[in-house]
Amino acid sequence: MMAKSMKTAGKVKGESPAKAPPLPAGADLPTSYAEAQGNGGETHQTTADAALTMTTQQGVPVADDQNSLRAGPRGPTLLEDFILREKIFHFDHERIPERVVHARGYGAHGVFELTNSLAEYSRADVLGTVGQQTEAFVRFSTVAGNKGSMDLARDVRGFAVKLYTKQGNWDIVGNNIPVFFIQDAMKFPDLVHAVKQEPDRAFPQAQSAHDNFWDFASLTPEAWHMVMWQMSDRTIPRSFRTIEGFGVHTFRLVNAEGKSTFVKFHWKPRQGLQSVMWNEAVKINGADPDFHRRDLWQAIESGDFPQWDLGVQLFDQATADSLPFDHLDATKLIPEEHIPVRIVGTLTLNRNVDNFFANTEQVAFCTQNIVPGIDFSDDPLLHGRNFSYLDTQLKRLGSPNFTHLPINAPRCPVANFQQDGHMAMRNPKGRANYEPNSWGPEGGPRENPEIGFQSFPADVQSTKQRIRSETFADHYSQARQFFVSQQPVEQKHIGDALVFELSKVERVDIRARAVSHLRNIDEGLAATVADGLGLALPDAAKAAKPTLDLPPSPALSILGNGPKSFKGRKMGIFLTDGSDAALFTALTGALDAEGAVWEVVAPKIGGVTLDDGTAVAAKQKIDGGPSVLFDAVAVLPSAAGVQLLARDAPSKDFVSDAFAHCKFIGVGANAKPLFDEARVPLELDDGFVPLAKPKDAKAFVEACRTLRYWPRELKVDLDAASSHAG
Ligand code: HDE
Repeated sequence: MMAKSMKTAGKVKGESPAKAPPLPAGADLPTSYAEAQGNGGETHQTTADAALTMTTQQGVPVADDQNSLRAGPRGPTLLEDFILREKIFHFDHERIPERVVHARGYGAHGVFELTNSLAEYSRADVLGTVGQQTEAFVRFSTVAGNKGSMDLARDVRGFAVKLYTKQGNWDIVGNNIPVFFIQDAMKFPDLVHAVKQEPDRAFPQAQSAHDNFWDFASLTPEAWHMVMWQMSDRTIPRSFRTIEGFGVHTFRLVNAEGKSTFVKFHWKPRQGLQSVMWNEAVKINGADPDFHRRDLWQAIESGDFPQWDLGVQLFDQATADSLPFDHLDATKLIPEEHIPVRIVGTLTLNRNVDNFFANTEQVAFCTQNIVPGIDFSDDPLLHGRNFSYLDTQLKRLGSPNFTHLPINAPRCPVANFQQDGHMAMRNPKGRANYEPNSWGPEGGPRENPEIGFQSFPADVQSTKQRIRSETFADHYSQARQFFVSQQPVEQKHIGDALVFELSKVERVDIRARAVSHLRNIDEGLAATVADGLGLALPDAAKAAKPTLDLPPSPALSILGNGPKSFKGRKMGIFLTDGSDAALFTALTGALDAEGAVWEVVAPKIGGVTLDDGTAVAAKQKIDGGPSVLFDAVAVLPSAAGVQLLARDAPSKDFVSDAFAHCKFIGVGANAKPLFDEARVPLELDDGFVPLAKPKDAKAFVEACRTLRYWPRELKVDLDAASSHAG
């Protein structure tokens, strides 16, 4: 259909047609601080038809932006050139310090809509009225890498949400993993130092696969639950759109009567959980280091707005006391099977940033940003964070007035007597800048005990001491529970990841010490990893508590919680001159109907001419569009075209990587010589789907709904043979 209808307009586009984005939910919300403040975001430069005149920062019109002021055409540049000096001065100061952790990130605007009221538990306005929409900004990130590092590092993903509620900003500064490496903020600088580049040599970049990280981890038993998550495919997600988010710590909801209920926050992606494979991640980093940010940007740009449901696990003190671990310990989670996740709202990301620096770089999340009706628990890690985030924003943004920046400014009225400081934009007027004062209504804002924030009056009476609670001492039971909750392919990936990481560790004693912890988690896994490293099985690490056999929690598996369709995922369609036009039309039609995205890959970026004379533009030239960039591929060359491809290394890589990464592969009628040359055995399994006639297209797209053809991995991977896992 599409190929025909576009024929008259010239070349057919080599990618999914852009959809007209539906009106974003919450489109009537203020989109900028200026708008929120009521001046409609107006500037003095609003002429729509004429080009704007360039000015200096002082507003002086600029006549020549190409040449500095000199004495004669070849003479010295004059100090008098205030336009040159101002331009270079500003450039010299363009950078601000990158975040000490989570430096690499990408953000988008959105809206949160409440679908189930929590008024019974919390007096927070944002959680009270069903249907109420609240403006949101979300920043996803990796932790260890510097700002310019690659997106597919094996790393935890930050999932930080700012909700601009009517009672002030509420930040849920979470991760895509529900537990953390350490129990006490005191250890955070050590953890981060250990995982980032080693200080003498400044490498490796964005990788935990080095001695310092594993030295620290192997000396820190509390880290091993999170290490299991880190070694799983959770840390190589397919997209930001396919990760879960977790608030990690226990918080409190406090209702109008002052009653407190403990709560853990979850973001559940409507796109389903999806990850890539490690070998694939390594190659994606070369093919497209911006893979995740490009994916998010493109999805939002095309109107395919990603969504997450907000879920809460609610529990009282009695339930907390009955858990086999301490709910204040951030290295533990509460299985969803034990306390179900109640869905209360939906977050939709519907607008890309239009200035990365102003939004994504300057956004300042703070765990201390909570609103009336929400409160902290006594988690010692959370308390350390509450100090750190405010402190770090001063370093990064350079002024206590960072809340005046549009991305950080509350959308509700702000009134207090804080004043002055660098770059103050919100300057109170009037004579009184103190309180109490007797200036009457002119005397400025007053406290309001009725609607103001009240801390939950938890009982505290104890002895001042530096001590870790006994209730924090079980470090392995939930690590084991995580492992046994994984499907066999996922368990294999955990084993492979541990072998990979530890094989980059130079000191054999560190490798052995790491494996000694695995013995307390799963003996099969420990044996697999020791074998993979060529290491004699070490003694088990000394454990403070014996490992409990907790029941598997299916909610912890990615594969058990994947997508149900191919919607929002990407097909690479490999064409040559003379490829079958009817088949191409049928396939792209089936993909469009599924809500999927597709791109044409061809020998030349100029595209190909199909067998009916239709010209199709390519989105990717073959060596710029390797199969790692796609979720599934269709290989549809003509009989003549395939002869050329069969001699071409990138074309052979295209099919052999798709094969190795367990992708579904649509095999065109003429494609066999390419697979033969690449030594890819077409007859091996059902992951190869014949794509000879237009009527085959639908079945192929349906097959692709399953994430990958996993049975293949256990047949083709060398490590699989020796795997004890699963
Ligand atoms: Fe952070 N963390 N963190 N962290 N964190 C920062 O704040 C810190 C922790 C998380 O997109 C910093 O603005 C301490 C857990 C995210 O801008 C800094 C401790 C979780 C982001 C900081 C932790 C997180 C940060 C650096 C141990 C998951 C990125 C820049 C007590 C629940 C936010 C900044 C963004 C960023 C400190 C542990 C998540 C230095 C001291 C646990 C998503 O303040």
